[in-house]
Amino acid sequence: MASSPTPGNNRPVRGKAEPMPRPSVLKDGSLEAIAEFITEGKAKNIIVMSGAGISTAAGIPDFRSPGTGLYDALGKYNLPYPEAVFDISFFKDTPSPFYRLAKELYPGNFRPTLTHYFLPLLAKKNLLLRSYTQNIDMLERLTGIDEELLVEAHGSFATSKCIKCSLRSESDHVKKHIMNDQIPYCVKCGGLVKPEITFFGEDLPLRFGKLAQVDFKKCDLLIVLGTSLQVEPFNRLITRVPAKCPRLLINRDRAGEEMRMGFDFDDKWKHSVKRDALFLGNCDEGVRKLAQLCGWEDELQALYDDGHAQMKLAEEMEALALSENDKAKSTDDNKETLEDPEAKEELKVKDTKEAHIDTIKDELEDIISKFETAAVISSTTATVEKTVDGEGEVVTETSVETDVVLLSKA
Ligand code: CNA
Repeated sequence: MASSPTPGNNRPVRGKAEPMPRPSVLKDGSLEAIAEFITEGKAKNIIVMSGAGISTAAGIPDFRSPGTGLYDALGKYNLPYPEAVFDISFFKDTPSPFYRLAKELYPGNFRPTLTHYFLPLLAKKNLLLRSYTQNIDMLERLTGIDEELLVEAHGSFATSKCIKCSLRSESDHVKKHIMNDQIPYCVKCGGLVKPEITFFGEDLPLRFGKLAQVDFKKCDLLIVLGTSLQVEPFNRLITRVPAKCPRLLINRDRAGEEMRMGFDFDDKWKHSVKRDALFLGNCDEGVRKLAQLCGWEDELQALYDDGHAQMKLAEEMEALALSENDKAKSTDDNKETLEDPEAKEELKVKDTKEAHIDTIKDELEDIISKFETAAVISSTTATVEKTVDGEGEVVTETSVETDVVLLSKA
């Protein structure tokens, strides 16, 4: 039963206190508020934290999205539980599921998304303190950003080492094995060689701890992109920015609200200051809108377009060079059988060099003309390697290297 005031007890009735207006560093929890904070010059040390959700638009599945995430697709690997594929104890006994998955995810087949290009854009504006990613796909690097600005918190495929003796292996060697469905073993001790991506049960790279300790204290705007914030210790980073530092989450679902000092989008008085903003939706959409609100949309689009044009050009050149080398090899082989190699060799070398340079130049100019980015061929050189095979026959192989200089759009 509720007590009522009685004679002799003249204390005021305890009513519900009027909620005090809480200080806020943002006008509200919207993208517009964050854009205002940036354009007013209040954010000079932005940290971006990201996860698999920034790469799904590139075609790389995330872990946890129902239906499309890797955890739902791992049935074919017969795992005891989905995370086992990235569990170091499980890997030591049963390495093949990881290598099969690595073949699917291996960098090289994917291009950065619009969201990835937001990083070099912030860097260009001198506003990016650091990008911390959980991703292992190396797509941030492909944007051409200064690698000093990146922390790959869960490692990457860039380097590999033996899990027993820690001997480093050439990444090309490891990639070749994985692509050929073979397990790479250490040449020194026979241990398993694993790309240096961090598995459950392994320590994060030293660079992560070292930089996080310094960076997060300085952060004046935290932007969190495409992550469920389920993986420790990475997820705890959102709690390490100063109390008045605004935090923005751009993600398909709400995340990071459960943890202590986590996000407080609904103003539940978790923090002394209102400072959290949320955009629910796709990263590319949210990032584009933020860039637009800051007046940077064209610059973001240009970075994306130029980056993709350069990658396409590089891929076409590589394919062309490969096919030209194949052609050169088969022409050389044919000539070898039809003519006396001793007598015709000098002439043949000269002919093949000139013919290949001409063909490559023509084809490259054709490719370049299709791009908006201007490019010039700065040099084309052909080399001819002569070797003697097991039967004493002279074998010549021609390879052509071409340097192309890309010019920015006027
Ligand atoms: P997760 O747990 O799978 O969460 C992904 C989050 O992103 C979910 O909340 C999704 O709703 C959201 N999401 C998915 N697509 C989009 C999109 N286009 N726009 C906005 N939101 C989107 O993945 P986390 O990154 O949170 O978990 C950390 C793991 C995942 C790290 O250890 C990574 O190494 C690992 N991982 C990395 C990659 C990669 O490198 N691309 C791929 C898969 C897993």
